[in-house]
Amino acid sequence: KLDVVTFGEAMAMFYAEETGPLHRVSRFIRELAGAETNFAIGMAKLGFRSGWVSKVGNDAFGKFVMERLQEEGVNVEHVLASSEHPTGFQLKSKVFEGDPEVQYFRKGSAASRLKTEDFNEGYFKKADHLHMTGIPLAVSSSVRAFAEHTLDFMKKEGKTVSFDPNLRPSLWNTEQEMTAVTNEAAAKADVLLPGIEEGQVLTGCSTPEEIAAFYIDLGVQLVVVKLGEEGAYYQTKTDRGYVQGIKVAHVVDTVGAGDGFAVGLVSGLLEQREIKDAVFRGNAIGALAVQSPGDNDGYPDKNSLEDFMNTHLKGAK
Ligand code: KDG
Repeated sequence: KLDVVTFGEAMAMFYAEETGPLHRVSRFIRELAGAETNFAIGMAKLGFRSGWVSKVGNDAFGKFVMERLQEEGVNVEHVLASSEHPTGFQLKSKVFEGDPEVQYFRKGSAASRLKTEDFNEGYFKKADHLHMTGIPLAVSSSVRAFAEHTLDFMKKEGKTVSFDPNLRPSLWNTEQEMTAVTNEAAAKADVLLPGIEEGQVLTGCSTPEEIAAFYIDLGVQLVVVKLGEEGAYYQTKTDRGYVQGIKVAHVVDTVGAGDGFAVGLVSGLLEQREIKDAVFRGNAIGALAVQSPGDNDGYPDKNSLEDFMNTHLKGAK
């Protein structure tokens, strides 16, 4: 039995210890990256039974990925190993402001070879909820087919689905393709979590209200538009509101905040919290995530999350 399942590519990530363009940096720290592994780790840290499906190379990075996830309590019993293809990695720069520079080394990776034949019905059936991001739709045509198959299967099984577009333009051929393919998947989700800029790109709308309405009309039940430190806007057919963000004194690294937000929101919904409380929890984990250099090293366990939320004023405008 699993509470949540997700799938996608994990990579070794080397983040710079010093600022400057990536080609000048000589010292890096190795960590784990991957939007879906971030999500799986965040859920496991909160005590949920969380499973992650993928393919890794039979190499040092692959072993690192597997060991890290096992240490974090993520179920990896259906991760496949490839002896022909490597585990991907990425470099990330250090910045004082804004988003860092990221360079991928993932083309042809083991995870990019995941295909529909690898889909294990029994494993996915064990989970109540599927969390998916738009990255697998961009990684390769076989992973896209796997992703679309998984989404349709989980819907058919009556499972709930959350979808984070996580747009990565550098992995797509054209913006038009990115938009069309991502929106097709997004429309099938129960819960959709675009960042405001992603929502603008995907819908051509400008405000959170318009973006949410676009997807509600397509059948999505809950749309939560992430507004960075301003918090988030949520909308269903009958309810809507803004939930204030938690401002932090010092932002170290923004990557991983969106996945942390998803952990907060999805865990809150699975615990049957009110939507605005689940959104606030998303804001809280996002705020914790930006204060650490890795993607998921700032994610809390249950107690530290409670403490952090209690010390911050909770409010919906
Ligand atoms: O959401 C965080 C991810 O962007 C990062 O961990 C790397 O998965 C990654 C990707 O494909 O960009």
